[in-house]
Amino acid sequence: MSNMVICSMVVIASLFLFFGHVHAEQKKKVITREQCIECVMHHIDVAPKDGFVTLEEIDKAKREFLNALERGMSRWVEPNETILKHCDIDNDGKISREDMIRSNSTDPGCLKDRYKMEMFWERICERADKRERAAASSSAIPTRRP
Ligand SMILES: [Ca+2]
Repeated sequence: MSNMVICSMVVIASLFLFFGHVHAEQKKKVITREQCIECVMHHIDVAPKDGFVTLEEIDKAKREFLNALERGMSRWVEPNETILKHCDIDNDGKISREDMIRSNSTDPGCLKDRYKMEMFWERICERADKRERAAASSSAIPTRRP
């Protein structure tokens, strides 16, 4: 094989690797803080759905969407009281959308850290969305009750 052929093969292989990498990067969605806040209000404010997230609702979300290992060992999963302390800006014991928006200017704030946001999105929001879609499609299939 001539050097020219080998050289073009190397170039082609590198291009594949490069575009493969770019493609993988594009597939990893960039999550915004706004999306995370929407997710909290949609999937965590559920019992009751009243515009406020309580300690009980945080606890319920953790039990529903995280496994025992994730609840116990993950650096990004903070104790419920810590979450409340960082997110409940007006100190009324529950977290509103407004609290989360305002906490953006506090430190450490609420869901501000990129790593925490991504983990939250991946481990809670995506799982919750998936469950919601599954529930919607199973309720669309008529079931015969005994
Ligand atoms: Ca609520």
